[in-house]
Amino acid sequence: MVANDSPLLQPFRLGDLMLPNRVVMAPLTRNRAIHGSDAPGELAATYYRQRASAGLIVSEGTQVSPQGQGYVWTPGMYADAQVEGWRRATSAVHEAGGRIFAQLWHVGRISHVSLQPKGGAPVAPSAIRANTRTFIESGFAEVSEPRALETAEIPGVVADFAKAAANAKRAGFDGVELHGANGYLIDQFLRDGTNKRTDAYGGSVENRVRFALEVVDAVAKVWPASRVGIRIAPVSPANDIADSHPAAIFGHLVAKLSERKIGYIHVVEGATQGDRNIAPFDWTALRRAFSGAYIANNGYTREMATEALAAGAADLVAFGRPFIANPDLVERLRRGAALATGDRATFFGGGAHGYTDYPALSDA
Ligand code: 8OZ
Repeated sequence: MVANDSPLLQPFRLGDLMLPNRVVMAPLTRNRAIHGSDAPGELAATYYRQRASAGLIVSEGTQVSPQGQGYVWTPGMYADAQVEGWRRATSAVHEAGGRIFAQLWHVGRISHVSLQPKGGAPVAPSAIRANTRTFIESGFAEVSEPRALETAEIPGVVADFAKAAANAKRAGFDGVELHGANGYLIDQFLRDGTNKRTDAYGGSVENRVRFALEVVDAVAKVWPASRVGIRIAPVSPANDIADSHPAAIFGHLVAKLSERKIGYIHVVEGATQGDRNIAPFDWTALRRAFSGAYIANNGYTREMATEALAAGAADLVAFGRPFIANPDLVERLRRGAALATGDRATFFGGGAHGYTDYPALSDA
C-alpha cells in the first residue's frame, strides 16, 4: 500500500533546513576509511549518495583527533585528506537532493594503544578501564587501560571538537552531531560510574555536564546553534557505562542544551541495539524539557515510528541497521515493502561488498 499521508513522509523544518520526511539515517560505523590516511574514499561517496532520500543523514562517527579514535579504519575529521574525502561524500549527497550532518566523535577510554598516537594510553575522565572490546587491525581486542586527562588538557580536547566542526563545514556538511552516547568520551564525563574527578569536571551534576556544554559552546561558535545536534543514550549500558541517577544528569544536560537552542537531541531509547526497556526512563519528560527537535532511535519499526510521530512523541525517527541493506529505506517505508536484512559479516570493514552493493527496489 502506498501511503503518502504517512506521518513518516511529512516534511519537517529543522531550524532553517527543510527535511522532506521524518526518516533520519542514524550514524553507522562501517570501518571503510582508506588505510593509512583514515580519509573516506570514493566508496563512501557512493554509499551516502545511495541513501540521500533520507530526510537527514547523520554520518558515521568521525574522530576529531587521532587520540579520539577507538576502532581501526574509522574516518577522521582532523586532516586535510579527510576533509577532501568528505567533500566528495557531501557533494554526492547534495547532488542527489539530500542533507548530511557529520557526527563528531571522541572515544575516550574505548580505545587501544595500537590506535593511539605513539602507542600511548587512551584518555578518559578517570583512569578506569572499560570491560569491553574494540576491534583493531588484528581483530577484536580488550580496550586498553586509560589515563585520566589533566585538567589543563581539557581545553585542548574541546578545541579538537571545534576544529573538527570547522573542518566539517569546509567539507560541505549541513551541520554536526556530537556523539554524546554509547559510553564514549562525552558520556564518560556525564556519568558517575566513569567520572570520579575531583576538579570542576567531576562530582556534582553541574560539574559532570561541564565538558559536554563546553564542547557544545565551542562548536556553536562555528555553526549556528540550529545546525548542532547531540546524540545521547541516557540508560544504555553500551561500552560498560553506568550512572546512579540517569534522570538527574540527563535532565540537567537537556535543560542546558535547550537554553542554548541547539537543533536537536538524538535519543537512543534503552540499551543501544538492544532492550528498549532495560531501565525505566521518562522519554516524554526529556522531550518536554527540550525546545528543539527530538529524534527518537533504537529498534523502531515502520509501525512504531508511525505511532511515535502520530502521538507527538518524536519529531523525527532515526533508523540505523535498516539503512545498511535498504539504501532506499524511505521508499520501502512509503510502500510498506519488505526490508532486506544486512549481513553482519560485512558491517565493519571490507570494501564494496555489503557496503554499496545492496540494491534499491527500483534496481530489481
Ligand atoms: C558499532 C561498532 C563500533 C562503534 C557506537 C560508534 O556504538 C559506535 C560503534 C558501533 O556509537
